[in-house]
Amino acid sequence: MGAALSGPQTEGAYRKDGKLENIWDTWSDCSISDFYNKVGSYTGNDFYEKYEEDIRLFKSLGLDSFRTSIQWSRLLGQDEKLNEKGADFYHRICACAKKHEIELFMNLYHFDMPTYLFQRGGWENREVVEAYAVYARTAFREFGKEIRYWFTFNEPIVEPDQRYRTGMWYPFIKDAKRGMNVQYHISLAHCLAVWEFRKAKEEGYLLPDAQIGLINCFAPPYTREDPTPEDLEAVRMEDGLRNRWWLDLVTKGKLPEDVLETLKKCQLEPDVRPGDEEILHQGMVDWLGFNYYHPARVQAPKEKTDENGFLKFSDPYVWPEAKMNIYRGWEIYPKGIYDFGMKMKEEYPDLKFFISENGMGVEHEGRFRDASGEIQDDYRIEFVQEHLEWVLKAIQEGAQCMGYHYWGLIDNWSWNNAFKNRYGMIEVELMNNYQRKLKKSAKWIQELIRLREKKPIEETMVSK
Ligand code: BGP
Repeated sequence: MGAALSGPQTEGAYRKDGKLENIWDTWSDCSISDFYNKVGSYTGNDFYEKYEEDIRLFKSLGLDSFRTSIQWSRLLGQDEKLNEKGADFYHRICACAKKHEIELFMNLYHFDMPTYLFQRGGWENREVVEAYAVYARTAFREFGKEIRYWFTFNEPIVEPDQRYRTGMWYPFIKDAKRGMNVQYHISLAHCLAVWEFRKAKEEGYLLPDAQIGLINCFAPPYTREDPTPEDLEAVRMEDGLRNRWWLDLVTKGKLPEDVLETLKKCQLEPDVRPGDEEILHQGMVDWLGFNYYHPARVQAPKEKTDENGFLKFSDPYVWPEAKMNIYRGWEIYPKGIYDFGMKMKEEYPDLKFFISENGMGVEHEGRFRDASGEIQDDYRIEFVQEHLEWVLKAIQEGAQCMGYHYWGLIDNWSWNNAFKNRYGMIEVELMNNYQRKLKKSAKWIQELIRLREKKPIEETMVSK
């Protein structure tokens, strides 16, 4: 049981100690009104200053592990040399986690491209893929004896979607072909990093039992109850582009043939070059992180193309019975976590995984404060409990699920939603020097973990 967070959403200190500008700082600088309440990337939740207090809090709740990410823009300068002060910050985090017996899960990239590389074309440019491999190699060598669990990317599907296909995020591009190349190049970058990891291990830079993984948001795809063949085709491509793409890459070292064929027919195939096959083959990992928030419900597209003239593989399907998190617009469907666990068991039985993110963001949580000032977030307790029950069922039925990390254990900066939706079991008081304060759910999870240590897991589900 652990906590998931990320560097760019927590650290703040965006210009401190030689940190370079990243793409979030650039977006914040050029259009601050795009951010909820005009809160840009600048301060995070003050983790740069408060990391020791936070890690101590994790320990006090009984958690055993914590994921964050190194910011590329903090670790390296433009000359690709180590920024000593940036490195020192991450060394201090490692030492602190060790001191408090918290296992650190370190991710290398969480949507946070350094701006100078973005200006060279970002993930559209293969030189940036090479630069990422240099960054990964440097990180493995620098922290190899301090970190056991490494991850190449968090949610590699998100930047192709948000920045290049739907154009919701800076630089607001709506171009399916460019999006496909970005997805492909990130896949290559993942593989090169795994390759670097294996080399670093052989050369003795890493702990002998160090592991490498990939974290993605997987959404089990569903369609209507009586699907037409076209609906099923929509499911095939949804599953193919978002789930199987990464699952095949990390278990077989290649991309799903049927998906590549369909892309080719639609002239959306990525720019594959000689030698790529060998790179892709390096992409196999030791385990996988599964972020789960909501299912994907799709149906056959009504129109063949979208408003930009690009071919559509599916339309959203609104399930009449869906229960929604209205603040985020995401469906809450706890059984999806089990269905995906079963999919893993059937289709990728050798791959171990853990729930690397799961959480609920709610707006205006101050409404739920009791007389003592504590936020009574019963909705969050219910959310986590229901998901954990389905995780447990999956484990009992043979899924190789190794654990659970709650996303956003401490309130943090949610990209352009800033601090609109709070995810934390620990509140951050923005107007009071980012002070941390337990919500009801923090005490609930503490009790859950305490009971789990005494009883078999099946009996530990405590009621709220
Ligand atoms: C995941 C990301 C996290 C986090 C979370 C909640 O996709 O890995 O970084 O932000 O979603 O989403 P949001 O912050 O957009 O509400």
